[in-house]
Amino acid sequence: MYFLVMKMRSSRNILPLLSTMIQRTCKFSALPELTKDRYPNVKRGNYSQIDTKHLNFFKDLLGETRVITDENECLGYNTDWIKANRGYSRCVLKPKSTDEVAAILKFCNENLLAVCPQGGNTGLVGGSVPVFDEIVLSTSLMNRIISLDETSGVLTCEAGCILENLEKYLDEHRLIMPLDLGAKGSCQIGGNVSTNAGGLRLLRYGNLQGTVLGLEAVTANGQILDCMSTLKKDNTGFHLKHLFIGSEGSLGLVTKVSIQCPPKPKAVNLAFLGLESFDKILMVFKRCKHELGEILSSCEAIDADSLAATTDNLNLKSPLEKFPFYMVIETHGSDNGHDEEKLNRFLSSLMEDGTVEDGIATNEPSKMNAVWQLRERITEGLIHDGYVFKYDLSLPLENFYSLVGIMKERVGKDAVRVSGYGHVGDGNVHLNVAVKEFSADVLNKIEPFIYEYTSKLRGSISAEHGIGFRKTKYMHYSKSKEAIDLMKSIKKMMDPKGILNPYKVLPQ
Ligand code: FAD
Ligand code: 2HG
Ligand code: ZN
Repeated sequence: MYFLVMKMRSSRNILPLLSTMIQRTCKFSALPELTKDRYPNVKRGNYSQIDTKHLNFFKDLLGETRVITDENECLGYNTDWIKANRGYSRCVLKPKSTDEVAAILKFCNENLLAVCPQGGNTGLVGGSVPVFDEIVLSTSLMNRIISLDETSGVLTCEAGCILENLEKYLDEHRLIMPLDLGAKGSCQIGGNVSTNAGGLRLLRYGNLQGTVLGLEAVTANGQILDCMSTLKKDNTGFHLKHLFIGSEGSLGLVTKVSIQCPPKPKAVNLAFLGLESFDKILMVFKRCKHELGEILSSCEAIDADSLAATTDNLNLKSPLEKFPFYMVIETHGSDNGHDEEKLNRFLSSLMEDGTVEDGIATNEPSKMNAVWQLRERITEGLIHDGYVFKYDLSLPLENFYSLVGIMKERVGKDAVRVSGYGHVGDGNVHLNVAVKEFSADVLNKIEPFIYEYTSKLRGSISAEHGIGFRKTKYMHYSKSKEAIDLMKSIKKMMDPKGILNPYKVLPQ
């Protein structure tokens, strides 16, 4: 047992570029089955097939190099990062400006061509890749930072800016992005906004519905909608930005974003704790809200099976012995002496009364980074088991972990691993069932049971990853018929021909 607090030197490293992994994966390991074959009940809509006339239009608009048609080159854009979904598009478009996006969508709308918007392609619900042959509209070349107001902390940038690049830019100005996630090396701010991504510090900095002050989007008919407010307060009618935050590319393509960025904390401290039971995790969470108060920036839970996915599959080293559960608790503050003392006092009392069995506390960047890697790379570690059925649920805290045990019983030996971890501070559990390879039998053991269970507890079937392709038919477990009908009407009004991300978000 030891608590050790050292001096902080610089900011921590992050995960390697996730997109590199996608390319590698597609090249060297087995490709996932085509989505159309795995889910034969989903039928291709009555969209046009892309032909030479269409391609010539795109090449005239963008030039040859920004219209990708080569099958191998298209593969990375057709396959999602978790290797669970694969389309067969033979056209990837890479616009560099809002005007180009507008021209593309106008043409697609007139010619009934379906479009799949794509950012960093790190989405976990099959929303970012085509289901059939939809044109992929990639924002990766729309990556300019437009302005930063250092006084208000408002950053304005294009949708294709990679989250990590924005963080690096802001670091020079003593600011941070209000969100942080393991996919930061690849995911783009436009993708983050379109999924309303949560991440590791939502409990401190809030969600994107609050921090995104404005955005620009292009609707299905190619109209550019300027909602680029940089104001914190603006009650002039409907808040149209909310139509695009979290609608996963089904209502428009987000092209620019303005976002409120918090000051970079002068002091960062981290604790990694070993605990005997999930009840003790809840006790620690309750106490840390009171005892760490305003400096608490993250509160994450990890079970033994999740941690093992990184230690066994990725050879990462844990600084603690084996425990049934672990917690990562982080503080962001402005006075290191104060924060260190507060954290140490809190941790000592947890050890004294036996709530926590063992732990480390540190503010040394390399040590904090090593702990964050154990947490952030669980998704990657799990993929090494084979195929992963992923669930991302909001549940009342007393039920946060119970589903993991129930699921272990249901799938039994069919699973390589059933694990639960996540943002306990936000009531968001990530339940993952890893199997050697995709199996419809295992899927039927999990779904719809897992959604019925969640619904009975009035939880959410998607806390942060979205509905994408994978969960459309289960939306009713979290939304009333009236709410779904209204969403369908909004979709019909904004995209009457249904060209934007078909087969996603809304039930067919
Ligand atoms: P993509 O995956 O490319 O797209 C996601 C969806 O948004 C798709 O439906 C796509 O069509 C649409 N879209 C993308 N860009 C645009 C645009 N400009 N306009 C309109 N629609 C668009 N998610 C979390 O919420 N919290 C986490 O902590 C988290 N951690 C992750 C860790 C790892 C290792 C991985 C692989 C994923 C993680 N995710 C997490 C999921 C994912 O990273 C997020 O959903 C992220 O916000 C997706 O961004 P992206 O740029 O990769 O979007
Ligand atoms: C995280 O919190 C992400 O690490 C991914 O949301 C969760 O892979 C998952 O299940
Ligand atoms: Zn998460």
